Amino acid sequence: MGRTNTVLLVLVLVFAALLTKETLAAQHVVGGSQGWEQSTDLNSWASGQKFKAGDQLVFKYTSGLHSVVELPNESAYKGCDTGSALDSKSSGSDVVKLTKAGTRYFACGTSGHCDQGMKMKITTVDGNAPSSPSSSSSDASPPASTSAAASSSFLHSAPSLFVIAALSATLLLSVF
Ligand SMILES: *[C@@H]1O[C@H](CO)[C@@H](O)[C@H](O)[C@H]1NC(C)=O
Ligand SMILES: [Cu+2]
Repeated sequence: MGRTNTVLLVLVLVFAALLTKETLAAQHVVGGSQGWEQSTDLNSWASGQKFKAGDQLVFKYTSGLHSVVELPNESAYKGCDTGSALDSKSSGSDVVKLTKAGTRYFACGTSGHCDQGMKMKITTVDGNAPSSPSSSSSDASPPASTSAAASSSFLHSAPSLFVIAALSATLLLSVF
C-alpha cells in the first residue's frame, strides 16, 4: 500500500510538471478559427497575439491546397521568394516551435498564394520579458518579487492546477 501510494504520488507530480509546462508554452492556431487560408487576415490575427519563446504555431489548412514555407528574411518575405525557403511543411496540421526571440517569416508555397497575401510575419519576444498588462484582474496577488510575466503565467496555469487537483483526488480515491 505504501509503495503504491509512492508510485501514485510520483505519477501525480510528473503529470503536474507536464501540464504546467504545456500550459506555460502557449499554442497559437494561426488565423484562429479561420486557419491558414487565403481569406484570413493573417497579419491582423498575428498583431493580436503575444508570441513568447517556447510557444508554438499550429498551421491548420486543407492539405494539398496550401503549405507552409518559412522564408529566410524580410526581402524574401516581401518578394514572396518561396524558392529560398528554409523549411516546408504540408501535412495540413503543422506545428512550428518559436524557440527564441526574433522575427520569422511564413508564406504559403502554393503558386500565387503568397503574392495574394497568404503570408505572415511573426515576432517572438523572450519568454521572461514583461508582458503588456492585458488583464485587470485583482483576484491574484503575486508576491512582490514576481514580474508581470510571472503573474500572467500563473493565471494561465490556473486551469491546469485545477486539472491536477482533480486528477490527484481521483487517483487517491481509487487507492482507498
Ligand atoms: C535573404 O535570403 C536570400 C535567400 O537565402 C539571400 O539570397 C539574400 O541575400 C538575403 N537577403 C538579405 C538582405 O539578407
Ligand atoms: Cu495557399
